[in-house]
Amino acid sequence: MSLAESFVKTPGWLDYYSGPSKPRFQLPAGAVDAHCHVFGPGDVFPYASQRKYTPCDAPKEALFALRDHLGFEKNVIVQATCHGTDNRALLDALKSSGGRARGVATVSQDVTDTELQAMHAAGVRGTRFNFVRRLADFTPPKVLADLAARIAPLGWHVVVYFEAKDLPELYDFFTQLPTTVVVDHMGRPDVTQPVDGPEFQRFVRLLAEHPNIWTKVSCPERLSQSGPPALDGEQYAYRDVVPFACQLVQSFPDRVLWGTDWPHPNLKSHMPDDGLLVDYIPQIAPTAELQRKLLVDNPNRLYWR
Ligand code: 0GY
Repeated sequence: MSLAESFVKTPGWLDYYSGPSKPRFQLPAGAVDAHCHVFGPGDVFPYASQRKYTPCDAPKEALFALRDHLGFEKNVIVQATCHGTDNRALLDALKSSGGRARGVATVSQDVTDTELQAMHAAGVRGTRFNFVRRLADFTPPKVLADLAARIAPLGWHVVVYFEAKDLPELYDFFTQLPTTVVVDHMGRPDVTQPVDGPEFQRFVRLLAEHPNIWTKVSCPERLSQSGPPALDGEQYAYRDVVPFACQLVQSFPDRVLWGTDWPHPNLKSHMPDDGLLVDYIPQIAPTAELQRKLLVDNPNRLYWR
């Protein structure tokens, strides 16, 4: 890939929403956006040569401005596949955050203990294993298990990203991991299936039977078929995703996290207004107590202890 090509966004890629609305839902004091990314800028932190997409630049300054606009106190920045195992953009953002960001890195089997220590000092508290086939190439489970064993003594956890149809073959691997395990985006359920159907109930069972497994109840904009609020005044956004997230928040109130997923990689049909995404939260966490656990207590316990 030539240098010029390396900054051309993937066709159809939507830029993040500019000028998001101010949420009507007031976030509790100390709220954490526990899933967001920084991308580039590509001329400073080049994208990985093996990446599956080229994003828009989404630098730390824009992320921190969004944090303040929405009313979050802190961020958890998650390494995305377009940066591969080069965590420089992430580490730079963590170091500039004044302690208001923690990170989840992606590391390869050649990472040294000294590099892991340096990441820890910068604020990394987890590593991410991505099993979504359109995003990441296959890594043998033994390599991932060895990495999990190496990061466990640091007190880090493993973040996993996969699609619901792949859970049966990954189930045993996840349940044998020695750390806390955080599942991105509710294991990406197919929300056209019933919430009490076998696919989603397999995911519920994973959490019910394994108290070290947590989940992010994030990304309604990725999962929804019904979509955002309509212009004609329909007030409920992403209503087809709500029963799935509600069940997880009610059943596992101490093991759920929420994040914007800004700048929303790979969305091609609509780009959410991040202010309206925050307004979605009370639909899935209807009481002040559930909101406090989801947005304040849980992420602080996992990332800032
Ligand atoms: C997300 C979701 C996506 C992308 C990645 O690492 C990534 O590239 O996670 C996606 O395309 O579904 O959490 O950002």
